[in-house]
Amino acid sequence: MRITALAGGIGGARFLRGLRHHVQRVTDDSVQRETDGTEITVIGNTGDDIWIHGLRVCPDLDTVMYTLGEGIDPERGWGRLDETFRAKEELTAYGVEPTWFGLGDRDIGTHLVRTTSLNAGYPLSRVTEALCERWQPGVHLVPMTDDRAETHVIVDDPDNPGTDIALHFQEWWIRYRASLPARRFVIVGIEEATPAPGVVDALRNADVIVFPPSNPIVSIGTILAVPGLADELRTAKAPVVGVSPIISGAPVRGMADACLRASGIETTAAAVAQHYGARSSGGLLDGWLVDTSDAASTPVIEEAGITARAVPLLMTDLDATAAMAAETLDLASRLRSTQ
Ligand code: FO1
Repeated sequence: MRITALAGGIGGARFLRGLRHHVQRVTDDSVQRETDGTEITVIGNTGDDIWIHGLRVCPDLDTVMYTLGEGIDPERGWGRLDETFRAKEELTAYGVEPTWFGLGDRDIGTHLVRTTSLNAGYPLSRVTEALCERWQPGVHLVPMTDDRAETHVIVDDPDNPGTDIALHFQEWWIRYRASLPARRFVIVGIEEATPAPGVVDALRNADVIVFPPSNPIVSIGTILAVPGLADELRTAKAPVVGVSPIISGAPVRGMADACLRASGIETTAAAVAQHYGARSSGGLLDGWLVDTSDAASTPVIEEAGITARAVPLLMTDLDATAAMAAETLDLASRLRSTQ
């Protein structure tokens, strides 16, 4: 079975770890022969990518790679385990900006390899493949595009109210904790971006397509903004099942509510499903998982043409996340049998 997931950062990576665990467990038990030889392809968001001190940093790709490669700092959810920040301290001592970006010493190793390879002319997809040789994430991690497509946030200039300025997403996210109201998001370069090798194939030939609980605007939304990819979702033969990143009206982590607000979308599980829309009416979803605390919203989601199911969605540990993945695949297989 071929599973293709569109993933952003921390929430998406945690879900994918549960998905891989579930698939491995079921295959070992050989309970469902259908998952034998299951492959997971992850299409990673690269809109968060940034040049920092001359290094190319790919936060969402690295979060997936480190999380699945067991190299992530589990508390932060980003960056490396047992990290130090001596190089960052030195840069700060020189008065070099930005000081707000947490550049870890071990993480710099990844950025040096990536930057050297990119400068040698290798595309990001090839570089990501090479980095994954070390980390063995157990999934095929592909950037959404090899082209530059960077999310910037238009905000009211804090130093000069009344004028708009564009902040790189990372500055808005890290330095300002998404506290400056975003007027809109602009993905610089997206119009010219083309899907990275393997991305279209992973959508066309998937048996299941999954939206993990990632940020619907700046992670999954950015992947879908790559020309052609939203249409690939709409026409894919596989059922598309998503997992709500919003539980009881709030994001579990991160600041997806700030992004939803900027896009005029209510911060509820149902509103996000309606934002993606039902494939039966030209949208992107066939199924949508909401947390048990949001079970009352399943009728309105069903009315939108999306099959809804209420299950526990708190990713408290690997077993909880694996159970979410099992529910996702189960809903997909029911949808496939009714297609
Ligand atoms: N997030 C923070 O809140 N503070 C940081 O200093 C920070 C540094 C950082 C460095 C490398 C990296 O791969 C991710 C980093 N993140 C940091 C997380 C990152 O901003 C977000 O995870 C994604 O961009 C949104 O999913």
